[in-house]
Amino acid sequence: MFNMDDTIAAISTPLGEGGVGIIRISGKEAFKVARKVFRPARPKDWLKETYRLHYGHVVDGNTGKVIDEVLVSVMKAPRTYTREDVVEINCHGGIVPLRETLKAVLAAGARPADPGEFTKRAFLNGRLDLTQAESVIDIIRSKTGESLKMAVSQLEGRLSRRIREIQDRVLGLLAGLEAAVDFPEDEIEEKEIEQLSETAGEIIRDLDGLIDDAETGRIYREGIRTIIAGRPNVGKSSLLNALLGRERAIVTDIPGTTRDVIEETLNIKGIPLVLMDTAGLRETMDLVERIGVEKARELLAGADLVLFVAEASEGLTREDREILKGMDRAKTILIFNKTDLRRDIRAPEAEGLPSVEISALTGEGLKALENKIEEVVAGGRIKSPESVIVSSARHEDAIRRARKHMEDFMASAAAGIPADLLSIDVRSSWEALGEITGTTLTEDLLERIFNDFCIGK
Ligand SMILES: Nc1nc2c(ncn2[C@@H]2O[C@H](COP(=O)(O)OP(=O)(O)OP(=O)(O)O)[C@@H](O)[C@H]2O)c(=O)[nH]1
Ligand SMILES: [Mg+2]
Repeated sequence: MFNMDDTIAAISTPLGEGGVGIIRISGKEAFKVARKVFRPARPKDWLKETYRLHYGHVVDGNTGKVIDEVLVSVMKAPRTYTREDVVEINCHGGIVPLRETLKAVLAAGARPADPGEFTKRAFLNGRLDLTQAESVIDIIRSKTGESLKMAVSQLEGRLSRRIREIQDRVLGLLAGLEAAVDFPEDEIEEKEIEQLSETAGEIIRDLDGLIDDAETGRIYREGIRTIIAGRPNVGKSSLLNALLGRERAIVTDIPGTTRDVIEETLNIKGIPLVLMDTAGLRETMDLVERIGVEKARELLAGADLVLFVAEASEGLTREDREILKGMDRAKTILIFNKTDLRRDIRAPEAEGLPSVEISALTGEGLKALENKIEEVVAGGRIKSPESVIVSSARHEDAIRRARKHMEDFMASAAAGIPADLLSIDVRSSWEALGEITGTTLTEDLLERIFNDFCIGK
């Protein structure tokens, strides 16, 4: 099913110019391949001296022509990344020496590695569990300090431990059901099922905790989708610029300046925001602007957070209230802009929504806005990245399915459905959790996970 007999090789560093570039070779024949292409300066027993760097030259195995001056490390199984024999050739970091060296390595008997194949072998050989293997790609891809912290802590395998513990309880439930099946005439059955339902309820509560956690995980991974919206000319683009601290969007006193969506990422108190400035909301005959307005409305519907801008001197207009009606109030912050222009000092009415008064021009109130954003997004509940245990969408999905099956079980049990049928839901729940730990992995799923990796990892 999985071909682990081949010896695989790939360039493991990014292509481009750099100090060093690394070719990684892993598999049964890794040492044999290395012997064919590497001429060590001190030839005696170099392959036996593992976990050391050997100086020498890479040569074309057929012609003997020198390709590059290199350092080679030899790592004997099983104490390696893949648990197989591994050789790493440190070439000069240019595209040509790396390609030529790889070519020589392939000619010497290795085959090109698939994306993520080294990590896949590490998983199949039991060095990493699945969640740990997946966190490797998250570490590579992390874009902020927070997402890196989250990925590294995932590498410790806390999620798998937690899921395995829940899986055990699901299994206990299954055993209980099977016992009930074995003695169908027994009068205790009903009571038994009731007890099992109770256990299922506890499991659901635990899964809910993990789903909450996944929410924070998604925030660190993808950022909060934050839309800056409001009528034309209220200062949306000015706000974007003020938050970023640079002139990113065009600002003019002509209503309808912004048409396209302008997207930037920004960290506010450790919370990554994907900030989007949009076209001012209004009816318009201008075709381009109208498309921009439609786009803004679309984005509003899928936003995690809306910064709704109005003018402090006007307060909320009838149109503002109209727009606000259709929006999710739990994720909206009202911003009254241009406080520097306001003559009356009465605070504008905010319809019970969280609100801040600012001046995008002078920067007044921006700190208060950042505090408000933190308050609304986190609700005081956002966790530190190290404590997040569900950090991937795939894991969240599996947990949600496991929860659904548990719920189905409880509903069926309450409806008096016989025990042997009830066990189907419980088993499905266990299997969904197994997709996380790897106990119920299909080849197809594994393929999908590792295909996301880069070549050479
Ligand atoms: N006095 C003052 N003027 C501001 C402030 N914020 C924005 N403006 C001015 O208001 C006008 C419109 O600003 P923009 O940021 O382009 O407004 P917008 O909401 O993006 O407008 P559209 O893209 O047309 O929807 C510009 O002339 C800005 O200089 C502020 O805090 N104080
Ligand atoms: Mg604008």
